Amino acid sequence: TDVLTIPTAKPYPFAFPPARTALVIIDMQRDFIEPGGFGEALGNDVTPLAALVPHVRRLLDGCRAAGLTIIHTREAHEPDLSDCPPAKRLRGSSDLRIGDEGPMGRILVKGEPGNAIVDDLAPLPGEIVIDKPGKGAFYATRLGEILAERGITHLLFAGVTTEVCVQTTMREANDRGFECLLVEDATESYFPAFKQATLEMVRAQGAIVGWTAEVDEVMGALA
Ligand code: TIU
Repeated sequence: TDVLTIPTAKPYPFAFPPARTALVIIDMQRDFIEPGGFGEALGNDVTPLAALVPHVRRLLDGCRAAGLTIIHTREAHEPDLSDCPPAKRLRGSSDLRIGDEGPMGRILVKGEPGNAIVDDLAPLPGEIVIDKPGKGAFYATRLGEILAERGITHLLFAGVTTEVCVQTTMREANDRGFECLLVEDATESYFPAFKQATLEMVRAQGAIVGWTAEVDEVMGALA
């Protein structure tokens, strides 16, 4: 199978076979990007994250056109919260906790308006959608089996937030043997310094967790 290369990826060129590569878009759901959801309930100003959407869309369009496997995740709990540990529900000082009724429906609960992926990034028929109860997308989901069934070996990561669900999932994937690249301008955090630190720490020590590159660099390889 043919292999593409991003020669300017950091810390050194990243090679990937498109037939065995998936784009994984983490948690681009209203809960984190619009006011009234979980992100704001945690005390964050969510407005900077809305600016990310067109960048992820550009990457998504390019990966769709190149025929890559597309995977979307949502941080989502069952309505009875049986998959939400009390330790997770009770963390923090907010009055609005997971499962409580908020302006976009019950916070971080499957099927609620706030749990939907933003319209501009809505999954197409045939794309994979993973609902995950944790920060990492491999924990308590079928993601590992789905990737194995499809022979996927390489993962491109985008989404929010960089140092929480994106980094956790990338580390889980790295330990499972996947070659991982984090797309720098297709991920965002409520904390700019945490985003920057994440980009630097994943590619340090000779790509200890993986590579990073910008959307344009990925698109250049796919073109
Ligand atoms: N709080 C925060 O930054 N993130 C999360 O809780 N979930 C995700 O990152 N998706």
